[in-house]
Amino acid sequence: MIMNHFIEQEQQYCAHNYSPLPVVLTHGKGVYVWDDQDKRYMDMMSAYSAVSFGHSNPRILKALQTQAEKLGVVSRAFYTDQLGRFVAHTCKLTGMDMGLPMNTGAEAVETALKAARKWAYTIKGVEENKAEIIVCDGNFHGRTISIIAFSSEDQYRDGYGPFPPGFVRIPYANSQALLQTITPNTAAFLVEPIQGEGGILVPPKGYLENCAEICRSNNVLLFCDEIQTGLGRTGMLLASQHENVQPDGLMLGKALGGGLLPVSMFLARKDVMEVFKPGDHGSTFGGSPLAAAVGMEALNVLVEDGLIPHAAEMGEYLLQELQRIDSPLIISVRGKGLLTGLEIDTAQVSARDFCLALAENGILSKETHETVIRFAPPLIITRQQIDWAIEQITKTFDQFEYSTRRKVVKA
Ligand code: IF1
Repeated sequence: MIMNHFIEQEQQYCAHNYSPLPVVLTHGKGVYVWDDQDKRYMDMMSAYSAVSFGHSNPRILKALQTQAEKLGVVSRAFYTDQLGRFVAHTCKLTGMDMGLPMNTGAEAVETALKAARKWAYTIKGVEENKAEIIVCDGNFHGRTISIIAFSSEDQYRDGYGPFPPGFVRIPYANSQALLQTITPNTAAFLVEPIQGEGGILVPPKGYLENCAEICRSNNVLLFCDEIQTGLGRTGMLLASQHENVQPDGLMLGKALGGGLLPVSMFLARKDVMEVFKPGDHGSTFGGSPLAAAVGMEALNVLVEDGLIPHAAEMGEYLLQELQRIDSPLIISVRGKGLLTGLEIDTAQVSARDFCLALAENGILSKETHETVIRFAPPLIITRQQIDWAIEQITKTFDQFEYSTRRKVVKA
């Protein structure tokens, strides 16, 4: 592994809660990033879908700079000229009544959990402290103690107990399991329309629609976590729109910050959001004029640059080209829009070694769930750039297959 000052310093002083690829990035533009040796890579990760508009998007940079020179952070103790229009615009785009601005995805999810419980006690009439929230196996909604309390991933939970109660887990992509698990104490069902960390799992058509019907007929809130799947990533504004589902609440994050700031939001029906009274919930930075101006421009770029239909078209092309790669190392190719994953046979090659080899060939990606290589480039990617990426990915498979074959021959 190449060692250099940047890596050594980060290893010495920064907690080892990640094991980064040995690449030291210094700057980015569009779908590309460069390392400290000035080597160019195509970013097929987009910072876990936060950089949907490309690195250093000029319009979003301008919005950041203009607002930063005017007014950055004032807390929500005062109104500003930026927040109302940002939340109104986000509500109109998503068909929701109201929004509560936060910073990270996990904070938007925690806000949703609070809203579900408070709605259960004050509106649905569930007995105090008895509210249940149903979630799915393989979920990923963030890293706070309450959220990992309902994670099915041992590593995300190990050593962090005790956990708050009130969460019930069911198998993903099984609406009957939801029906059988609902009780009079159920406040909400929290679900990702497509599971990201779970391995880019696209549920069967009709799953979300069935869940929405089951929630509606049992007076249970349907909350969709669109932090990764939202804002055009799957070829629609929201992944829930592939099933014409209008949830009772949804969370946005990642790309809402334009690849520059942490900006997230919990959006919901009016009767749900109105459970929050002044002082019930808050955040120092949530809804700052700086975040609002950047978020507003991110949404403008998304719509005005036609990135949603573009993501649908490029996603279809990327999936088609990935499926054309002929390699015994590939178990499956899946995804929706520009949220795609390629499952490799880790008995033959480790996902990390594959990602290291991809980086050698100028493609940056990361495995999710040990076996799935994620290809989720910025939505601005062009057909020609996808062709170049496919060439490098194919070359990487050939290198491994050859090396695998050579090993077999030697034995
Ligand atoms: C890590 C991936 C994981 C998310 C969904 C909420 C959050 C996330 C659907 C929380 C965050 C990030 C976190 C990062 C790895 C990455 C990720 F799927 F995007 F790859 F883990 F699943 N809901 N996802 O995906 O948002 O608080 O991070 O802003 O924690 O390692 P956050």
